[in-house]
Amino acid sequence: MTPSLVNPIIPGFAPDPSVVLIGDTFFLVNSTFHVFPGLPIYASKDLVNWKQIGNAINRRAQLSLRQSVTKINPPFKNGEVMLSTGGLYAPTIREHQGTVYVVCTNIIHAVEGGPDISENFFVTTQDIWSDEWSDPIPFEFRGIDTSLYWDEDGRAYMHGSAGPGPMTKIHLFEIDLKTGEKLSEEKKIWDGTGGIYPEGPHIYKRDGWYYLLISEGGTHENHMITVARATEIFGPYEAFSNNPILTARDTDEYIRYTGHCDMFQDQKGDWWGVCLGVRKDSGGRYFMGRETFITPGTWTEGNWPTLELVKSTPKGLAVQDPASRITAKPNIDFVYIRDAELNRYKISEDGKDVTLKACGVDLSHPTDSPSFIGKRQRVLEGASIVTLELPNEPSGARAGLACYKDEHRYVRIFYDTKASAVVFEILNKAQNIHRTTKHEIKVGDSLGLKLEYTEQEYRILYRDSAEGSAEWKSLATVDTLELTNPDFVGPVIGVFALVDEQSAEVRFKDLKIE
Ligand code: 6LW
Repeated sequence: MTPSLVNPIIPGFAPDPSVVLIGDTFFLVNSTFHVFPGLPIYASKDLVNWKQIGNAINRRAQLSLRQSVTKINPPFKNGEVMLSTGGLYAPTIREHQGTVYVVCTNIIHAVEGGPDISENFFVTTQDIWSDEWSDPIPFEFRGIDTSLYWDEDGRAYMHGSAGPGPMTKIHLFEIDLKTGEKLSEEKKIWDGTGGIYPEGPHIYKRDGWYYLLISEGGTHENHMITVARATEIFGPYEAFSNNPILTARDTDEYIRYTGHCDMFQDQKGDWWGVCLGVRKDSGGRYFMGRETFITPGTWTEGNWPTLELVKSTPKGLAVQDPASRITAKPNIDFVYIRDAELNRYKISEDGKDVTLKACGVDLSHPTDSPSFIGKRQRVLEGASIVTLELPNEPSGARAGLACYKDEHRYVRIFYDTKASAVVFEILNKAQNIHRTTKHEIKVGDSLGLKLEYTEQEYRILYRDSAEGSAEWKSLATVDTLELTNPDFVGPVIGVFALVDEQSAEVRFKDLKIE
């Protein structure tokens, strides 16, 4: 029996999805911005059960995420402040004659003024299960959201969103995929229907028509999916009269901001779309950020696509079908921030014991990589927990558990060996929030640290072995609104270790992140 579809299919930090069907398996990739490894590959046989099987960017030598800096933008009219993070934007996954391609853009944010740079590239693999991806092959394109289409004659066409924002346009050119060289002029093919930021284009062919699916309106409140078609790949493209084909703007639905869609067919030829969206509660909280949703697709009589979002959403993880035949690779879902020094980390095979070399880079650093390892928060209601082992001699380190969104926004609980205190801290520079709470404690040889969450609230707790008590004590509570902003990224929960001068090794055990 096929389990029924629930959304989001990839919960947590999972924007800008793209899907390809290879044999009997669907593969999905998302944007990852500042985290390494980048561009996770999820596999599914049934569109319900998804397991991470790899990362298309998994070697430090492939590229640098150092300038995946997060910018705090001027407030919108409604007072909300958007944050935009550089790094790996909107990838597209495709397969052609046995080679799998992931096309992507690395946005190098200027740290002190100057223009941002968009480095477009693709990586390839002959065996997507192997996690062996090529070095990036760069190509010339000043824009984002690149995608690939092969015509019946075998020619490959790259398309993307280019030009000064917010009035970007959709551009197309023919490309040599051996060299990355442009084989034709780059031509503007569509302006969209008038929404800001026409972006996220994908071309499909059906019954002799080239369909150009894009998003407009910006990736938050006014996001929408629109479509145009042409008989020649370079156009002229004619817009569908019933655009947008999917949007949640001007609604008070729970699933909002739907857009950035990729359509694909299953083995039976039925059409589907994957798009991003947020789950926004009635108080305006959408702390998990942009997640991946699925929508069945149908074609109307006039031969235009329509999409309808599956609205059933659990607070926990969807029930996984054990017969789904794909096993997640252990520890493949651990991530670091930007250009991680991998020799700082030791992880046990079961992922529960983690040793970190503390360093002087804090979570608030815009470019350097702190000693931090974590996983994406996947559930709206749950808990992440770890035991921090404490050495006999104070090491000078501050180490603990953090929920990190970017260098301007995090919540954390840690033990400060110098102050003999357990400390809570929340930072959100985009909302001018910075609070700390400190409890001096007498510690034994370990300290339990816990983040407990619901959609509305984060509870920060600790448990001290010296007091021989199994009781968790509350240190602070945070409204998730305090970490909600229009942004590109999502929460990553993990352990960190910070030290001022001397070096220190910090051991954590029984780590569980959900
Ligand atoms: C992405 C753009 C967008 O490149 O947001 O949702 C940008 N759409 O298409 C960052 O994810």
